[in-house]
Amino acid sequence: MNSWSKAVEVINKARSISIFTHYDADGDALGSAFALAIELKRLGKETCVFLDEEMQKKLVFLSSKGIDTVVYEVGMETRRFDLSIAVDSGDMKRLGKRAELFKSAAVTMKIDHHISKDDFGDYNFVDTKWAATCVAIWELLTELVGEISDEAAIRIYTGIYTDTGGFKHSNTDERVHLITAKILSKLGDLSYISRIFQEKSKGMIKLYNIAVSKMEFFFNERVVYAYLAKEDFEKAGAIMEDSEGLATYLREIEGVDTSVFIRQGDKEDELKASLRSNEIVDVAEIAASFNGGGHKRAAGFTYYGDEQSMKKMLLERLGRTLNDT
Ligand SMILES: [Mn+2]
Repeated sequence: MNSWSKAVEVINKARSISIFTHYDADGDALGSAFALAIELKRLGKETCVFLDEEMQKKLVFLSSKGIDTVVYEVGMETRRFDLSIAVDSGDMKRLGKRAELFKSAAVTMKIDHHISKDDFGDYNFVDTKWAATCVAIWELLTELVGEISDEAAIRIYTGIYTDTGGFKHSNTDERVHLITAKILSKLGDLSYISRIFQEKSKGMIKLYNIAVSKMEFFFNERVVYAYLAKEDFEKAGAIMEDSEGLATYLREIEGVDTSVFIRQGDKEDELKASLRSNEIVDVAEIAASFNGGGHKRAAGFTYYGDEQSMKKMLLERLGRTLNDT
């Protein structure tokens, strides 16, 4: 029995299927969810994608007119689904306000590639070696439907593109190239996808500029740290999503192993941390010590408190990892 036969069996039995991504849904989350929804609908399943918030503007193209999509609010009336599938969500808490809705289905399934001990589905398909959840979705759908439709393929390509940083991160492996080669041979030039993700608003460039002016270096310049307060966003005329990619950008500095980008959250005392590393620090481990999570080379956490005390703790942990305290 190959690894997807159980998932295929469970999906085949269900007539109605709800699909969940993590909140703050990114390209891989939405790509996985809609690729799955499109193919399940083609199989005649009743499907609905449930989101925690409106999609980011640049990701809206991953949704599909033919797929029911609901931005869920607690208390909203919904039908009871035969099966719920959570994609790209390491922990139950990543489902945000939709956790109860997810659990309310007769059977639950998780498909993911984050480091996590929370196997919250009745069925769990998890492998941290998958560069993107879309890699798993490609393999599952190949088993489930055979020939994957162009609409689903483009979404899978996008999820792989974004989670590998445009085929640049260390997770870009043979499987990534084999799958995307198949998609390119079907669909031809997909450079418009990279244009979507490379394009930066003026606010974003101004925000990057402020972050660069505020960056600090630690541990023989192997760690770079930058913090942006709400005022910085206002000054730059930037919105929250404009800070995306900033941690990855700072990691590109020569000699740097680990980049830390912190921004003030929406709630009082809330700080959102993004960590990236090149080869030494396991940032998933660091993030986990702050109740966050992610991957070895890209992780994050949310902290409640003041920036200075968080920074002190974080730097201590980074220092210990770098053996440089
Ligand atoms: Mn992912």
